[in-house]
Amino acid sequence: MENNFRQRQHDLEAQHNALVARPNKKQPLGNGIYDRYQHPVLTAQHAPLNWRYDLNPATNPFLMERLGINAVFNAGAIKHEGRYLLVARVEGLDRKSFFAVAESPNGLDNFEFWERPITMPETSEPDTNVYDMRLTRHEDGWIYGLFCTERKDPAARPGDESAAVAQCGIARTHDLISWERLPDLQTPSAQQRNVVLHPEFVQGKYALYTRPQDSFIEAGAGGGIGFGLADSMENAVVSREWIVDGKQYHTVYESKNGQGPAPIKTDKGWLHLAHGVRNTAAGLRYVLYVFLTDLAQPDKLLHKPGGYFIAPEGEERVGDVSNVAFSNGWILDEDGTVFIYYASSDTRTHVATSTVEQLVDYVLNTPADGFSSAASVRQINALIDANQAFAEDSKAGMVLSYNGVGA
Ligand code: M1P
Repeated sequence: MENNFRQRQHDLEAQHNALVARPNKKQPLGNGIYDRYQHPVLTAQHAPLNWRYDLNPATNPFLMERLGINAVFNAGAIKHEGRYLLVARVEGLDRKSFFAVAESPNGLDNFEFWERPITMPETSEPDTNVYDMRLTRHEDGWIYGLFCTERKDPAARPGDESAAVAQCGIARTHDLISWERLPDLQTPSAQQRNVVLHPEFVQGKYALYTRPQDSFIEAGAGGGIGFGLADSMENAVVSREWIVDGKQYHTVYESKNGQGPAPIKTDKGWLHLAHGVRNTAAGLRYVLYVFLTDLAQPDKLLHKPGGYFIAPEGEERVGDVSNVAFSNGWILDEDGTVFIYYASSDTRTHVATSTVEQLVDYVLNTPADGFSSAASVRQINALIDANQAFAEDSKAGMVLSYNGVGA
């Protein structure tokens, strides 16, 4: 028995070490906007063995998994002291999520969890479940983590064990190890999810992207990415919210939407990543989209390409909640590379890479949604016309070479 235990432990360790060390290659021939990678960067199997197994043969002779992990997804992201860090939503077999930091030397692979999950302090009203942290390095000097805190709905009808209330939990840190929990955000809305702190003060106040919702699942009448200002984060109150980017009929965000990570500042405006949701016969479909807002007024929408930016593809389409792409973390590197961390189907975490230059080009020059089939055909015909004119000019030798590519 002892020999079996040791052999099994050895095999489990070898399998785990190989997974963590596995290199992640770029998939060939992306779409010119971003590149996807061969493997997810974090999965349930990335959780350390000593979080899951009792490694003592006397108390666990079969070397059973005692505390299994179900999924690792929806990760906040930050580059801190030269290290690429993800604050992942780790969900156990018991359905409870918690936060844990995983670190990589290059943002693409070798993600390894820190020794222990985050011990998140609680408010006087304990959380039942916490998830989807958005990290913001704010100009006030703190790193804030805003996340969803979920509790049973006190107004639930007797026998209803699924009604819940979602609100925005707030914590701050300097090192991602010790966290100071602050009171939950107060807003005029019944519930909140997908709340994100803007990295700079706006009109001298803290600025927050919100997602007012009528109930736990339905965004309802208040649907859209909202915006509001708060005097302080120590007792954060947004007394008025208004919509920056609303849901819209027959788009990829017709049922609901939500801000992804904190926006990236570019010389053309604030670059935002968000998720949009529509309903289908097979259930809700979550995709990612991008938009740009004004530098001085981050609540003023400037440009929004039509359609989605990332949708679940291949094996990404299947998981605990299938047909979901969700992102709440990205990292802008010093050289302009953007690491986009997105989760597929509430199960695993992936990376895609792009650059600020590519993303700004995409957001400025991709046609907006035309809101009808006829408008889509007009857009395609305009592109065909432009390509034909370009081909004719090229033949006539009228096009100058661009970036060394002769016309
Ligand atoms: O299951 C898909 C996503 O559903 C929720 O997002 P939203 O509030 O926009 O509906 C969140 O629970 C998110 O964690 C989850 O990935």
